[in-house]
Amino acid sequence: ADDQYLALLRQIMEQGDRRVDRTGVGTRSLFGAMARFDLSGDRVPILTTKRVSWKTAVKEMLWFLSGGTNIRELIAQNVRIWTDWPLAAYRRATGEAIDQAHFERRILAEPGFAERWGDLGPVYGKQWRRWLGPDGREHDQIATVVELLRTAPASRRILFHGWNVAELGGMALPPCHMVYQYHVTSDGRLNGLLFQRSADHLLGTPFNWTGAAVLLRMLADQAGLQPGTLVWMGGDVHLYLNHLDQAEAQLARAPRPAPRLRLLRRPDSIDGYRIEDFALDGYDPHPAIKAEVAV
Ligand code: THF
Repeated sequence: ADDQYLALLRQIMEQGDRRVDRTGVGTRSLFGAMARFDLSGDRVPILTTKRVSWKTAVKEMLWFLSGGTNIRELIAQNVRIWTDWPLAAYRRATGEAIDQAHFERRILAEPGFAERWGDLGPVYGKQWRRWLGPDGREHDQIATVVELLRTAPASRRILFHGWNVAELGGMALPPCHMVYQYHVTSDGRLNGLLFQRSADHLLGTPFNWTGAAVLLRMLADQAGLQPGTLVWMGGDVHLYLNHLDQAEAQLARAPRPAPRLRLLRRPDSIDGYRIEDFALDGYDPHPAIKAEVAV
């Protein structure tokens, strides 16, 4: 995974189009990228050229799967990667100069506050598990995927989508990792493809690769399949201009042996997974690299 990651990073730095993005930070941007990962033998695309908080990425994926859209459930598990957006909305609305730690404490301590200020709108969890149809019925796209993997593995329609056009306006952020499609080979391997319309290559991509791989592993387990290939496709793949030093530092590092991800338990359903069910063996990464997230 590191080789593909660093090659893309180098390509963005050398050939990326320099432009001003939504956040005003500025990026170098490349359009259209692909990476492929063999997930057999417990392989997993978790980078070694910096320490990735892989458990945070797994917790985030489990939160999506739970149908959650409120950061309260994340903060309760010490996951703070989604706080910035509700925090910015709170500051904008109230004019209060509250700091992140204080905001997170209130989210945890006051259910009413969390309900009012912690919700991201109809983002991933809502669309994945409760996509609202025009007749008022809710559609569980994940349950459908598991069902199709079991009963119609040759289907070309095994996919779920986050881009609910009618509800984009209510989302704190429209989905970045957007469509997930699955494919079962005749010898029982599960391939997956993620199309991601926008990828913050320094901070987001390592999390998104981890999340997509972990999801594929859970789905394979639930359907009695072996993990196959994960294909990742990026639309606008970019490096924020305040991440250039971090990118240089990471490019100077040599990849180490890839870790292996084991699932310790097979729950009765896709809803039964917990963070304790995942173990990462042989993970010996270079140190973490600090960087500001653009909001
Ligand atoms: N917006 C931007 N600008 N970048 C993103 O990566 C991103 N996301 C999600 C939504 N909007 C985004 C949020 N996901 C980190 C990681 C993932 C995020 C947001 C932030 C982050 O700061 N990671 C640090 C620290 C991790 C930790 O807390 O341990 C890191 O070093 O990896 C992409 O889906």
